[in-house]
Amino acid sequence: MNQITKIDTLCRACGHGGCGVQIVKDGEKLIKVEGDKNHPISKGYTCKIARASIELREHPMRLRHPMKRAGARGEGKWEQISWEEALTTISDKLTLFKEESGAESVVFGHGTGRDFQHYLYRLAHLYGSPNVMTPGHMCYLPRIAISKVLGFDIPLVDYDNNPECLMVWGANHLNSNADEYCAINLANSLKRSNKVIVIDPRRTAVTERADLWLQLRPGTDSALALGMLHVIVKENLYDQDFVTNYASGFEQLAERLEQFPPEKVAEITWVPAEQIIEAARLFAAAKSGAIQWGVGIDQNVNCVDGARLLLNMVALTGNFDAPGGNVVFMPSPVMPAREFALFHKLPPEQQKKMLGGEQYKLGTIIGRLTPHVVWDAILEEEPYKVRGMLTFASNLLVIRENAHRVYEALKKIEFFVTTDLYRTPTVEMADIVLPATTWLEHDGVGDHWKSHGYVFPRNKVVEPVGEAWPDIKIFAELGKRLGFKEYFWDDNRESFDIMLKPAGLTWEEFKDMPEGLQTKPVYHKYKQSGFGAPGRKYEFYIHQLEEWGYDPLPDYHEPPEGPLRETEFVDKYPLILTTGSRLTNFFGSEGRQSELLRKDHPDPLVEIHPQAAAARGIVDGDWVTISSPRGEAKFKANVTDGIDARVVSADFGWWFPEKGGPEYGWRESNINFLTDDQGPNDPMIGATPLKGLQCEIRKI
Ligand SMILES: Nc1nc2c(c(=O)[nH]1)N[C@H]1C(S)=C(S)[C@@H](COP(=O)(O)OP(=O)(O)OC[C@H]3O[C@@H](n4cnc5c(=O)[nH]c(N)nc54)[C@H](O)[C@@H]3O)O[C@H]1N2
Ligand SMILES: Nc1nc2c(c(=O)[nH]1)N[C@H]1C(S)=C(S)[C@@H](COP(=O)(O)OP(=O)(O)OC[C@H]3O[C@@H](n4cnc5c(=O)[nH]c(N)nc54)[C@H](O)[C@@H]3O)O[C@H]1N2
Ligand SMILES: [Mo]
Repeated sequence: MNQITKIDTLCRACGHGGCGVQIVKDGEKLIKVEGDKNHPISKGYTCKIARASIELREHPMRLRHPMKRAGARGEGKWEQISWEEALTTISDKLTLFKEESGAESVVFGHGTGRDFQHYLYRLAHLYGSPNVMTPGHMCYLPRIAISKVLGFDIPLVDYDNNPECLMVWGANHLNSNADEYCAINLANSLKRSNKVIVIDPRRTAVTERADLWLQLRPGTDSALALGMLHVIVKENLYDQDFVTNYASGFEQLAERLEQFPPEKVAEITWVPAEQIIEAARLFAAAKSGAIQWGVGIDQNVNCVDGARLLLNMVALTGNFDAPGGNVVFMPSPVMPAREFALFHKLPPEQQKKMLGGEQYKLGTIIGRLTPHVVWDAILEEEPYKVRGMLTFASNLLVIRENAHRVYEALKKIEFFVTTDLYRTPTVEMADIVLPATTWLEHDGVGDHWKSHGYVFPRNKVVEPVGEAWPDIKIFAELGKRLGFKEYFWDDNRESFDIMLKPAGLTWEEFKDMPEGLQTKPVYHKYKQSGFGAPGRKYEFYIHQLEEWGYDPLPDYHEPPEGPLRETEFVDKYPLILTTGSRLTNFFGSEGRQSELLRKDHPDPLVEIHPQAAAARGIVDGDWVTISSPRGEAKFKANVTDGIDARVVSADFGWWFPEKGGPEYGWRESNINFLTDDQGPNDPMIGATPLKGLQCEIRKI
């Protein structure tokens, strides 16, 4: 029997991560992941995904060595190579592409927010490419980008001060612990808040607690928000002091709102007019009110308007930067990620070449690309040809909208490198594959809570499997080989020291501080210093958007496939499809390899109402095909009255590791064969609709 030890660290079993945990070890063997009761954010709670980490770390599908392709692309033939060969091959290619076609011909990419992304940007900017592709355009960034245009950082729910009325809008954080949030804080608030309003087309544990559940038609969120604001303004329920002293453009907004009386909005959204009025009154009347939003808002073609409408609602009701409202927390005491990412090192002439930059200004200001512009540049070579792509932590074939085009682009691109933990269908498409370490196998400055003003140490608890490297070491070693020695380091800990320096700490000191560093919130900052936008006012009419050629006022646009369009298409595909509602067992496309996680969710599920099922001869548990003109996917029917009879909701992220490579069944139940990237997309950021498409379902 070895000695049992416990190591404090920060979980990142799910990408957004950030829960305080202790890892129990027996000698070098990992025994279990336990919640840290003293952690200020997660308060002792952990989830199933965290508990599966140990099984997954040792999984036979882990990548253990760098590999290069030995057959045709996607054929599944590989040769193990050394790190030296892998890195030299990559840096030689990148140097050649830069010489022949400019640094913009290489795209860097990552999946959802992970704690290495500022290192990726650092490398991309030094190399000179403005092109970093992420899923952000329809996940979280619409909210961040429009906040930035308005001159502040994203305002977050002030759970510690107990919102009296909590409005949960297109979010289910009990399942998702999404960016900057943690299920336990929402769960506590659901118990303590006086009133809870939920806007969601599906029944969830959150809607079950709601005082008012608005079961809207997917994709119509902006119309609903316009309708609620109409009521707030018409009935004079807004904060006069805020409007008079701290805001501009109220009259123009009020005029726009005239077009959205509750009766009209009810027709668009299917939410009865009385409920729209009641929700508006409830929220406006509360002494403190906060809006917890999620990707229900982001994943449609109206997402930037959706985000600014919710901000407007917070602002008009006096809840902006107020205790128990939505608060702009103070920055964490370490180096800002943007500074570490060396945005200023990207030459302006390179910045101008950013793909889609002219079209999607809100993507430009935060430095991220929506994928379709990359596929255009690979497949159509417009506006120029992309020759190389390096992606980190992204199972592109399964997770990106319009999987047909993703596949064609990966087949065509000249040089594709990917870094992952496991073999995946996307890994099989690469020319070179690099093995990364899991969160248990590396140190780091965990910055998931940075927008709340917190950072925590992540401590390595076990040696990596095989020759796997931390992603951040890969960036550093590539950077050095590309000629940027003075910006990188031989030991990752030097980079932590750089980040911690403004806080007056070194990694050696910080690593033993599981309580992390915290900055206390300051409320109502705008009363002292105004807002960051010109004129220092909160702009209901946004001049910067007007300058860029967009609508300065928020509006509603029917989804491209909305039933109000009355096309032949809608008759043939009468069901409205929403996709990707988060599952407790899986993070994105991850976890399908785990016995623990697959046990109680073995198959891809689609929720369908009993009437819609009966009309199609479908019973619970039947295999069905979901189809649209773009493609098909095979799912198991989950018949439930928690969804409207006109709507269905399908899982995302499905592939089948057990079916073996190189395909791993990625074509069978991939809902992204039905999602589209060909537009119309959100005009300002390029978000593609994932919630609010049309489809038909038939029994197999
Ligand atoms: N366990 C787990 N956790 C995760 C993830 C995961 O895959 N698994 N993914 C992570 C990622 S990348 C993200 S972005 C976050 C997302 O976290 P959330 O924002 O909580 O995401 P979802 O569950 O997709 O959507 C929230 C709710 O929106 C509802 N919804 C669907 N369509 C619409 C619509 O048109 N309008 C409105 N108002 N609501 C709609 C769904 O029914 C769902 O209950 O979670 C992160 N955390
Ligand atoms: N239809 C539909 N599609 C969606 C969504 C939806 O709701 N509906 N949601 C969208 C959203 S919000 C997002 S954010 C994206 C998510 O998109 P991605 O983040 O690209 O998601 P995954 O495909 O799960 O890719 C994660 C990959 O990273 C690997 N990985 C995990 N940790 C690490 C690490 O530390 N290092 C490295 N190198 N690899 C690692 C995993 O093994 C996995 O293969 O999906 C989007 N796609
Ligand atoms: Mo996301």
